[in-house]
Amino acid sequence: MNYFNLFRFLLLFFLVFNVGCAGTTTAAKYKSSSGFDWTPLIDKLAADGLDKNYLSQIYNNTKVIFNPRVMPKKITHEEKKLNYAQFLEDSRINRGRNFIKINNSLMAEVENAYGVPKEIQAAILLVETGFGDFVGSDLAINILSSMAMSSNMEQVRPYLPQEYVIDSNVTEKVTKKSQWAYNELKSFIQYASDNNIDPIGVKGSIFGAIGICQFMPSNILKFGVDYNKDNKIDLFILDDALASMSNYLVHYGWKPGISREQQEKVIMKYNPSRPYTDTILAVAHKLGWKGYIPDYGPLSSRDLSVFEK
Ligand SMILES: [Ca+2]
Repeated sequence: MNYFNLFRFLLLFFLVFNVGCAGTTTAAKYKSSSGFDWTPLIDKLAADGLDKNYLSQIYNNTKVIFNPRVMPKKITHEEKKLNYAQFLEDSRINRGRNFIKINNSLMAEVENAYGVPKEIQAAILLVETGFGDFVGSDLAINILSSMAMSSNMEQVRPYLPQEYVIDSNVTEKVTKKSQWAYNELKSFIQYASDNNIDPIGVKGSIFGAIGICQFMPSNILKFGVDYNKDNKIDLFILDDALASMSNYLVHYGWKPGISREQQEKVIMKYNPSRPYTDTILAVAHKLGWKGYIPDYGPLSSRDLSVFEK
């Protein structure tokens, strides 16, 4: 090998080596500190129109972590097991009365603007998050990203109780919930970007619901209201949470004077659970709501056993 050939060899080696390094760096770019590879998720979100630089900033953050236990939690969650009777206890109702007293002018203003009584506003905040005490302990981005990336039953199986593993519908459920979570994740990132909100700073419930009124991100995009006019919809701020919640209820048909059956139908849109709906209306009643209609026939009375727990 003469000097010229040696030079060419070294040049080639240098180029190949460098390209190799660059290739490795790109492939490892979206790996979290725990080694989880976010690249497929980022590529999909980018193909759906989200900004790739924004996405890589998010998924390069070491706080963004894949949690394989989130999807199994969603799959095994049973609404009926929640103890709704606790919300009718005197201590909770007294807290509700106090909450209305402290925030009376804002709540009355929102009631005036949307027609949703302040007692209904308070009842929803009490049941959803204990007036903001329980807004979730993990980041919404982690919850939603983990669920979106859990479409494969093999990832979920080790964390599922045996009765779910042998249930043949679970695989289909996992796929559906994963798709649902992906769409919510897309909405969440869009929402954070549009409102100049740090996506790594937002807490979410175990299903990714956000704020003191617990909105899924797709609903923030549709019904969120910047009520305090600070150019962002922030559902951890009471003004925006109350107005967004009321806007949502009005969209689904809430107005003064509707029948008990209609009231129930609207509240069921907030959370499709009969015990939840009965609880919201009963709490509002205990808080002094004048629109409570107790005689609503067999539709709901069959479910009042929930209060006897
Ligand atoms: Ca705002």
